[in-house]
Amino acid sequence: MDNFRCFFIMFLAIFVLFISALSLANAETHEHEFVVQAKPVNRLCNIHNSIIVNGQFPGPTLEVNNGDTLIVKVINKAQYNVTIHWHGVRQMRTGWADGPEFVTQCPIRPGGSFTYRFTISGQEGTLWWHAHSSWLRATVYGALIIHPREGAPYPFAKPKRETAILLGEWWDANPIDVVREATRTGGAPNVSDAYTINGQPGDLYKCSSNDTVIVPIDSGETNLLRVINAALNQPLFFTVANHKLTVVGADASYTKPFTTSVLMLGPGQTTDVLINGDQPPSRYYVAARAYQSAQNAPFDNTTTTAILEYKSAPRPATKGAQTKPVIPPLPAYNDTATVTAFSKSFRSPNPREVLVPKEVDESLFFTIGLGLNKCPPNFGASRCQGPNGTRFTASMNNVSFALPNNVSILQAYQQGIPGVFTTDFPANPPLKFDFTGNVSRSLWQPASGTKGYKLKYGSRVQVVLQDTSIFTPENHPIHLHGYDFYIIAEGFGNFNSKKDTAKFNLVDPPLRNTVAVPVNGWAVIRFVADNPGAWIMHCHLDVHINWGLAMVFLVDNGVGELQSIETPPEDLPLC
Ligand SMILES: *[C@@H]1O[C@H](CO)[C@@H](O)[C@H](O)[C@H]1NC(C)=O
Ligand SMILES: *[C@@H]1O[C@H](CO)[C@@H](O)[C@H](O)[C@H]1NC(C)=O
Ligand SMILES: *[C@@H]1O[C@H](CO)[C@@H](O)[C@H](O)[C@H]1NC(C)=O
Ligand SMILES: *[C@@H]1O[C@H](CO)[C@@H](O)[C@H](O)[C@H]1NC(C)=O
Ligand SMILES: *[C@@H]1O[C@H](CO)[C@@H](O)[C@H](O)[C@H]1NC(C)=O
Ligand SMILES: *[C@@H]1O[C@H](CO)[C@@H](O)[C@H](O)[C@H]1NC(C)=O
Ligand SMILES: *[C@@H]1O[C@H](CO)[C@@H](O)[C@H](O)[C@H]1NC(C)=O
Ligand SMILES: *[C@@H]1O[C@H](CO)[C@@H](O)[C@H](O)[C@H]1NC(C)=O
Ligand SMILES: *[C@@H]1O[C@H](CO)[C@@H](O)[C@H](O)[C@H]1NC(C)=O
Ligand SMILES: [Cu+2]
Repeated sequence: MDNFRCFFIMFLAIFVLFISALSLANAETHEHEFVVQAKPVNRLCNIHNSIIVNGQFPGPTLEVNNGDTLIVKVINKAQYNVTIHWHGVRQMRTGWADGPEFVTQCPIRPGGSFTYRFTISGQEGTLWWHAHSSWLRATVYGALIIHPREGAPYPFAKPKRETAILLGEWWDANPIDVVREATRTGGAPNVSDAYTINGQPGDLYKCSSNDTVIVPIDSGETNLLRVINAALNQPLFFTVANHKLTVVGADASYTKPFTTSVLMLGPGQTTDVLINGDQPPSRYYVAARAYQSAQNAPFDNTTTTAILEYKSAPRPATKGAQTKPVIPPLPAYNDTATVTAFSKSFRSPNPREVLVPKEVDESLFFTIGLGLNKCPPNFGASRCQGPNGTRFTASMNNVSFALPNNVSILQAYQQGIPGVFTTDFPANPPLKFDFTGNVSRSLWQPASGTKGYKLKYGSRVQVVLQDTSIFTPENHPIHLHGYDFYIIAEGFGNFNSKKDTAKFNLVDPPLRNTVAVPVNGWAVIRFVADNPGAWIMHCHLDVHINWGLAMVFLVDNGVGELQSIETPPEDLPLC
């Protein structure tokens, strides 16, 4: 190599070091305190004592830049155990801060506290945080907004405004009572009484219209809507009257922009859309309601609204005289065709930055679905109120996941504590059957277990997620903790490796943390197991987690210096 080239390369290396040091220097640390406490919240003509954070519902929005560190001290002044999960944050080497109770930590007990510390690295867009204990996340949630590194641009023209839109689900009862009742009876839990946008049901519900959320916009402006489905149990359609939505991101990864009039988000998913103020200045409804793919199951069929309001819209003299907002059409509750068209539109924006493994070391196939347990002999009829005297259940690969209750799985894994979990979660369904056909009743009852699947550090993993039609097929939003994954294919019926492998998109597949697996269909995801820890993968319909639709990946430490999970925090709650 001649001297000049050598010098040039050295110069370049120093320059790169300098720039990365600069951006590190720019990274900030944000300290917050979250006080979890019962407070009166007035909704649907009733005042409810709800568990909320810092007296706010939804809870505080956290805003950071990519590269920043968050330190959040959670103080539990509620009467329930609580934990907080930072949904979608990769938690590289900080799995102790992930939050799912009995998976990465024991709960923070009433009167206790725990400080979560983690760094956001390589993620930009919209995530959120929520309780990961019982059904507390019905009211314990908030937005986590990640801007580009300081000085770095969005990959689209900077919008004039940004508005976080949290879609929630509201019970006119204590949600903890609702889930406890369902656990006792074995039946389906009561459906919710309202959906909400930023905590407010909106004009179409009793006692709500005065507090309907206003989303501001003005003629010629663009607003970036950061839509989050924080609902407990319901995938939701989302639309804005008369306005097109340009999707630019999902789950804190950018997407190749595409335009649509309606979104569908499974619980856990986020979608960033640009909306232009290109309509006559007026008021337009922003609306969300159920996408219901399960058959013959009761669901909350109400519609929540906010109002997209042009700043320059004519102002009435009195509040009551305001123009009625334009009502948008919404897809039918069971409009799976719209869901499919929407989910097929997602692409990564830049194929050169796509790191999808082209080959895999672990080829896994997991069935996901419901089940019905026969009534145990020692249970009376009041505890078997599922269909025809059964109890509802759910499973992955016929294992209905049960949480430990005396030590977290991560702690047991790290410290070699026996008797807490086993590592024999099956790589394939124990039995081959026509997953989406008429499944024999003898296969409807899974076995309960606390089973993990071990992954070597750095292994390239593919998982086929296959819905089953047991009891009913359903669109399940499957969320993996600790990772983003590429969704390389989706389809209906039974996955067929001979035929369907040809459809794999290894060029520009979307990167997500939650995949809405098509009803009576399948999705294929890939990721590299480069984050050591115990990572739960579960359906984000909370009722299905309660029934056992979950499993845990146990990822080894690597050999490199930065390839091991950090030591547990000193204040980590123990059981
Ligand atoms: C569930 O709904 C039933 C029927 O409306 C009602 O009797 C029961 O009290 C509800 N349970 C809870 C926990 O709200
Ligand atoms: C809404 O506000 C109006 C005027 O302030 C008041 O008269 C009315 O009672 C309120 N309605 C509700 C449902 O709170
Ligand atoms: C919602 O369901 C109720 C029954 O549960 C039914 O009476 C009502 O018509 C439904 N509403 C809509 C808009 O489908
Ligand atoms: C959707 O529901 C309607 C009735 O509400 C029914 O006529 C239609 O067949 C259903 N479509 C699908 C795809 O299930
Ligand atoms: C319950 O029993 C009835 C009558 O035998 C039957 O038609 C129905 O399919 C059963 N439902 C379930 C979910 O087992
Ligand atoms: C936790 O509970 C399990 C099951 O009851 C038991 O086998 C195990 O020894 C317990 N472990 C600890 C650390 O208490
Ligand atoms: C499903 O199979 C059972 C017997 O295994 C049969 O009784 C039932 O009629 C079948 N249902 C359908 C819809 O084919
Ligand atoms: C699941 O396991 C149970 C208990 O071992 C068995 O009865 C059932 O047939 C299995 N079902 C499937 C789908 O493998
Ligand atoms: C709260 O957490 C402790 C473990 O830290 C557990 O023993 C207890 O059962 C939990 N309480 C409830 C109501 O889940
Ligand atoms: Cu599910």
